[in-house]
Amino acid sequence: MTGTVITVAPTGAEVSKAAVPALPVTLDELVQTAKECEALGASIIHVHIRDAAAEPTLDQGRLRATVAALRDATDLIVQLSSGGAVTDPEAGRLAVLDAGPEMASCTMGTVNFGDGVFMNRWEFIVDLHVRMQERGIVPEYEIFDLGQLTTLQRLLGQYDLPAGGHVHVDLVMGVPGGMPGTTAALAACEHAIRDLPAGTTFSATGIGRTTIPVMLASLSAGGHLRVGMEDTVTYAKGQPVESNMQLVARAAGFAQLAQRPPLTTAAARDLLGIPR
Ligand code: KMH
Ligand code: ZN
Repeated sequence: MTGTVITVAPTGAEVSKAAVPALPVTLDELVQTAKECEALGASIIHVHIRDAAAEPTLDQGRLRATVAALRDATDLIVQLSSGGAVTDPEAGRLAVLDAGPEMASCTMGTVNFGDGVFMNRWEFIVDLHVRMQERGIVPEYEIFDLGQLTTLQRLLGQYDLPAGGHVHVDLVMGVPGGMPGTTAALAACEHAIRDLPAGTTFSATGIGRTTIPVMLASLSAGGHLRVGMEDTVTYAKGQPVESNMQLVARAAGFAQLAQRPPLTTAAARDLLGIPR
C-alpha cells in the first residue's frame, strides 16, 4: 500500500479569528504555516483566504498573491477552494480558477451546512469541472454525503476524466447536514468509490470531534488524510488546537503507525497526476 497524502486545510471560511487567534489569516501567517506543515509531512494545502478584517474573501488580487507566495516558499500542491463561504456567489467561486492554482476543490452537490446551505447546482458543478479540464487544473472532488459519489460518477460519465486523468475525492464527514463522521459512513463511501474509475484515490476529514475516528478509519481503509483548523479547532476534549502544525504532526504520527508514512510533495504529485 502507498504512503499517505496529508492535506492541511489551515483556515477555512467559518472559524473566526476573534474566537481563535491562532487561525492563520494574513498572507505571512499562511506562508509560515505552509512551510512548517510541509516540513511535518503535508503535501497539499487547501486554501481559503481572508481580507484585511480577517473575513473570508475571494478577492482575485489576494488569491493570485497567495498562490504566488505559496509556490515561492514551498513545494506544496496549492489547492484553492472553489467552495468559499456559503454566502459566496457562483460567479466569484468560478473566478477562483483565474488565480491559476494547480489544484482546486469541486463539490459534488448541495448540502445543508450548519444553519446555512452550501449550494452546488448540477450546472455549476459541470461548469467548474469543464473549466478545470480546459485549464489543466486538477480537481479534488469534495463529498459531503454518499449520493454525491453517484453525482461524480454521472459527471465523469458525461464529461470525461479530469485534467491529469486521475480521480481524487475528499470525504468531508461530520458536517451538520452531511454524512456522519463514522467508520460505517466511511466504509460505505469506500465501497461506492469502487464504482469510480480504477485507481481513484480518496482522503477524508472529520469535522470537530469526528477528526480522530475519521482519520483512523481512512488510514485503515487505504485512504489519505486531511486535517487543519478549517475542520477542527479542538485537539482533545477541553484542549483547543494550538496550531495547524499540531494537527499535521498528529496525522503524520498516525500515518507512520499505520506504516503508510507521509508522501513527499513530489510523490503526491505523481499519485494525483499533477506535473512536478
Ligand atoms: N466553506 C464551505 C462552505 C471547499 O472548500 O471546497 C465549503 C468548503 C468546501 O469549504
Ligand atoms: Zn474548504
